[in-house]
Amino acid sequence: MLVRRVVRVWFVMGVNGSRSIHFRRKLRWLISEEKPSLQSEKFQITPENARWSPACGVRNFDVQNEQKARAIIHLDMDCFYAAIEVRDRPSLRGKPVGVGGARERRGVLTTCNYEARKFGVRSAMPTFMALQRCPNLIVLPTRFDVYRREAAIIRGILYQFTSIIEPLSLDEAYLDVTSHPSAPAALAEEIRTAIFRTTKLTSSAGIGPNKLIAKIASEINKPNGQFEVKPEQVADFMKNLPVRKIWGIGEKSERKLEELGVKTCGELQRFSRPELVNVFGKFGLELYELCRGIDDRPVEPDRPRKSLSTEETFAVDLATLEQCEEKLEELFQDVMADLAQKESTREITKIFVKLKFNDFTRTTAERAGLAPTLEGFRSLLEEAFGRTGKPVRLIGVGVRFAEPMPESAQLDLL
Ligand code: DCP
Ligand code: MG
Repeated sequence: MLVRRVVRVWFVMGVNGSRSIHFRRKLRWLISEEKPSLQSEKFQITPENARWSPACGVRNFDVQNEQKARAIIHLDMDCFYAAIEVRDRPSLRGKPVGVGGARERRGVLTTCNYEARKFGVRSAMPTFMALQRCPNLIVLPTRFDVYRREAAIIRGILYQFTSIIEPLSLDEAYLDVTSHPSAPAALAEEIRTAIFRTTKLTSSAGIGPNKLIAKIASEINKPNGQFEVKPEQVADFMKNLPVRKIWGIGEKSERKLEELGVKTCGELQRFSRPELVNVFGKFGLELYELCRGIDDRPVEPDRPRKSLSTEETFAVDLATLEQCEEKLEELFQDVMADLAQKESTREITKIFVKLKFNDFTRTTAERAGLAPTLEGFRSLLEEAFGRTGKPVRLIGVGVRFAEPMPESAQLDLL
């Protein structure tokens, strides 16, 4: 029963998903399922009641199974700007180097190399302070055009390995290498070697079943190293991980948690969803998953989406078609709102309804040429439901788009 409750809010955002809609869905679920405890003003999260939380010790096997399907690499160049400067001025090798504004102009460092970091110098540190910590620090001005050019070369190398790349900044990107034939860690090694061969710059990588884990892992063997967390290692990896490593936990949240006696993700896992919502608002729902190493955000490449959909996993399986139809209507409203906001001009080629049953099998009914109306989705629901008649744990509804016309073809038409 406990495992089931964890699994309930599992959802797949997909390239086609909408974060806000999923938050709404999660909240809707939470409010309908756990309203009494949510509304209880007396129930406050404390280390004491956390120990007895019903969520204590729950492992989410379903989620981990689903995550097994993905292999994500987070690639991050080492002290990027500083490394470029040192590469271009070999006489600086081995010396502490920072890049940024001069002390005289109240400058701030954008970054510094690892030699400087030994002295406690950091990114975003005022240069005067960095020089107090490391009097021999060599401070160089930024050369953004060079950094951008280098970033473009690196991006080009990444594209030789996969096209599912989500750049986060000039020197950082997520790669979804799920369908690459090589093992992800070997692939990361290969990518880093290729980058070094071309640019003479080192990088670090994290390999994991999702973005959260990959990103945290990329810091572990930095610089010039990598670390892999296999799906079956996620639970152990999270157990002793400081909560601060989770994206969204800043200094303030960290302090809040420390007051509650929580330093690690393992400790945070003792809290139930309503308890986390009490403390963090809706972010608490996300936190519940993140501290277990669950993160279903897709790697979102900068390219037109092929489909747009939304889905919901239900707290209680839906046994009848009528119950499914009721939910379908809500999902339909959500997906249409999403469609209007994000892809109002794209040509829709197909609509689909996806069902996941209580035995975790799935089926998708889709049809070309059917307009995205409630009636259309209803007929697909009927078809999909009719295939098994089993209780339904998840419904997804969505549309698929026609390939956008290449720019050259558009020009031809002018
Ligand atoms: N940067 C910046 N201001 C900051 C942080 C970073 O301008 N506050 C720039 C300089 C970095 C680049 O972005 O070189 C990449 O940022 P990272 O956080 O990846 O830092 P580094 O690559 O410098 O170091 P690391 O080896 O920790 O990745
Ligand atoms: Mg970096």
